[in-house]
Amino acid sequence: MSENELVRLERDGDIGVIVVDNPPVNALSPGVPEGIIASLNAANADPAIKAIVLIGAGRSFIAGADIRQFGKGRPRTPLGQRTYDVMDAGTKPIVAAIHGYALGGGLENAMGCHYRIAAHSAKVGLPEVLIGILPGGGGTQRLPRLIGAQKALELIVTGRHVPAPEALTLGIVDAVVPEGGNLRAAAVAMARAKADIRPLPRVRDRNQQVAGLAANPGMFDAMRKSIARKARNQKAPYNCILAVEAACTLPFEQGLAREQELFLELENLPEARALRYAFFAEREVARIPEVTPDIHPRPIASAAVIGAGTMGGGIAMSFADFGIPVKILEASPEAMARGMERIRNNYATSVKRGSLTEAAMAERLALIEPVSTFEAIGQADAVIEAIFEEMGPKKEVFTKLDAVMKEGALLLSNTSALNIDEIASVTKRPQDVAGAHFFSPANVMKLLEVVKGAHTSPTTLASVMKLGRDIGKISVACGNCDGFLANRSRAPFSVETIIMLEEGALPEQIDKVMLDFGYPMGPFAVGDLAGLDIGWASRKRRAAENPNYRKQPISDRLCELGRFGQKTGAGWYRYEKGDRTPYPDPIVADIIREESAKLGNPPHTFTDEEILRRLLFASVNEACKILEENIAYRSSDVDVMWLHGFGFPRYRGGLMHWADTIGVQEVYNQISAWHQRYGSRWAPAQKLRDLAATNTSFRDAKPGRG
Ligand code: T1G
Repeated sequence: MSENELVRLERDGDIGVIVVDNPPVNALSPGVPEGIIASLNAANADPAIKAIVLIGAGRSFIAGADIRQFGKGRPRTPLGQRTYDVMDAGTKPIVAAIHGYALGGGLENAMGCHYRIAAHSAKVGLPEVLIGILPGGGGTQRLPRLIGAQKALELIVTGRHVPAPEALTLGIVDAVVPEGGNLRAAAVAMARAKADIRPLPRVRDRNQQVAGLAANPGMFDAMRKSIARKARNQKAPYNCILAVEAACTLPFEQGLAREQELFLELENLPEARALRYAFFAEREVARIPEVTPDIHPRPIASAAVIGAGTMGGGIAMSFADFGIPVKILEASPEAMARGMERIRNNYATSVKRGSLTEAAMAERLALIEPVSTFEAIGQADAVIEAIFEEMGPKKEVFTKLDAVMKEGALLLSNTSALNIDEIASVTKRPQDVAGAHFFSPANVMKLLEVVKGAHTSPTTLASVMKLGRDIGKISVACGNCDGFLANRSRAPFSVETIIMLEEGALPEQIDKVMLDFGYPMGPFAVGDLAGLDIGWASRKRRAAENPNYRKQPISDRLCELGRFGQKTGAGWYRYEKGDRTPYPDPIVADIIREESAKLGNPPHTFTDEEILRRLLFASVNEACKILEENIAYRSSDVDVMWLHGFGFPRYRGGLMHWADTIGVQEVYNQISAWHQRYGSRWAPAQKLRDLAATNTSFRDAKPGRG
C-alpha cells in the first residue's frame, strides 16, 4: 500500500510528491519509514512519474527518529531495508524539499535523496550526539561524502543546527528558496529539470570526498583532543569520531555496518538515557495543571526593567536580544550611566568574539531605552523589578508600579528568594504579580524560575511562562517559599560543603569530586570567581538579624583576611597574577585545621563517594520536601532547574534522575544513617520515606503528601 495516514503519495503532473504527515515535527515514528518506502516503491513503479519529491506537511521536514522509541528494545530495521537503502536502489531522481527542520534521520533521509532544496529559514543537522547517540541512518557515512570529512566531523560531534544559507555554502543542500518563495513548486521544478539526468547522483558514490585518511589523518586525534574536557565521562562524542573515521577508511557498506555497531554501543548507556530524559523534561516543564487550554497568555510586545544593575541590565538585554523594546528605569543617573555602559560593553564583547555583528549590536541597543520616571514605563506589557534584595524597597517599587502600570500589565519581581505574596500585597492586582527569577548573567543563563503567588492568576502564570520562552529561556514554574525551588533545593548542598570543611575536608578535594562528576567548576572555585565578599555581607546581615544564625568561621576568617577570591588574588585558593588557575593554599588548610579542632571535630578522611553523596543527597532530600509541599509539579522540574541553573552535568540527566540511577531505597537508607550520625539536618523527608516504602522512583513521585 503506497499510502497510510502518516505518508501519502501525491501527483503533481509527472512528479510524484511524497508527503510525510506526522505532526508536530514529522518524526520517523513507527509507520512513517514504512510509508515512505511504500510511496517510493509506488512512485518508482509508476511509469507516469518521472521524478520524485520528498516533503513534510505542517511546519517541518522530518525532525528525526522518534526519540520516544529509543531504549525500548525495539529491533532496528536491518541494513538494506531502510528508507535510505530503498532510495539508493531507486531508478528515479528524488528531491528532498526541506522547510523547518531536517534533523537526524530527517537529514539522513534528505541525504539518501539525489538533490536537496531548502527554504531560506530551514535548518539542518545531525544532533544525535546531544541525546547520547550518533547518526544511525548513514549520516556518518553520507555527510562526509557530501561536504568532506573535516566539516562533517564538526557538525556530527557538535550536533549543531545549520541554517539553510550555510548548508548551501557547505554543500549539504543544492539550492535555497528565497524567503516567501514556494518550496514545493521549486522542488517540483527541480525534479522535473533533473528527471532525465543519469547516472543518479547518489551521495554514497561520492567517495572522492573521503579519499582515505591521507586527506588529514591527524584531524580525528585533533578532534578527540579538542573535545576531551567537555566530553569527559561520555562515549557518544568519541563514537561519532570513530564513525566518521570509518567513512574515510572503509567502503560505504562496511562503513554503514561500523556505524551500526557504534550506534548500538550507545543507545542504552546511562548517558543516552539521561540525555533523552533531559530532552523530554525540558518540554514537560510547560505542562502546568492550572493552565488549561482555554487560558491564553497575554502578548508581550514591550517590557520595562526597574534597576540598571548587573541583573537589570542583563534582563534588559534578554528582551532586546529577541527584538522586544525595553525601557530601563534607574533612580540615579550615575547608576543608569554605569548600567548602560555595562550593557554596551557586554554587546561589544560579543562583537569582538564574532558572535554578534556591529549592526545587530546597534539594533539591540536601540531597543533599550533608559528612562528616569515610573510614568515613562506605564504602558509596558510587562515590568520586571530587579533592585537589591530587600523587601522594603521592593514593596515601595511595587506600590508605584501598581499606581502607574496599565491594566493587565505583568508585575514581576526578579527576587531570588523573597516572599512573592508579601510583594503582591502592596498592589491592588495580586493576580498580575509573579516572580520571574533570572539567573546571572541574565542575558546568558537559560533558566527562568517563574514563581506563583497565592493570587497569581493562571493567565498571568501562562503569560510569564510564555514570556520566558519568547526570550529564549526555559521557564520552570514553582510555588512561593523561601528560596523558591532552585535556591532552596541548592542550599543544603552549600551547607554541606561548609560542614565538610569543618570536619577537615579541603576545598580542592571537594572541587575535584564535583569536577570529576562532570560539573564545569567545583563549588569553591565558583565562590572565588563570584567573590566571597558577597556571601560574607549576607552572613553578617543574617547574624545581626538572627542570633541563632549558624556562623561559618572558616569562610569568615578568609574574608577577614581580605581573601575574596580571584579579584583579590586569593580566596579558597591562591592565584598567580593574570592567571585564573586555582592553586591550593596551605594558609587555607591551616585555617581549616584550626577551626576544625576548635569545633572538636576529629580529623576525618573523606572518600570521594562520601563527598559526592553528602552534597547531592542533601539536595535530593530537600527536593523531596519541595515536592511534598507542592512547590514543584514534578521531580523532572527540579532536574531542569539544576541542569540550567547550576551546571549539573547534562549527561547525568539532573539531580533526581541521577538519584534514581542509585535507587530511592539506597538514597533513603544513606540519609537515614546520616540522620543518626549527624542529627536533624539529615532527617529524611516524609516524601522520601513514602517513596522508599513503596519503592517509587523519584521520576514517578507525585507532588503533595504520600
Ligand atoms: N522524537 C519524538 N518527539 C519529538 C522529536 C523527536 N525526534 N522532536 C520533537 N518532538 C516532540 C517534542 O517532544 C514536543 O512534544 C513536540 O515534538 C514539539 O517539539 C536515526 C537516531 C525539531 C528543533 O534530536 O530538536 O534521528 O512537548 O517543543 O521548539 O540517525 O523538537 O509537544 O508533546 O522541541 O519547535 C534526532 C529533536 C533524533 C531532534 C523543534 N532528532 N527535536 O523544536 O518544538 S535521533 C533530534 C528538536 C535520530 C537517526 C537518529 C526540536 C525541534 P510535546 P519542540 P520546537
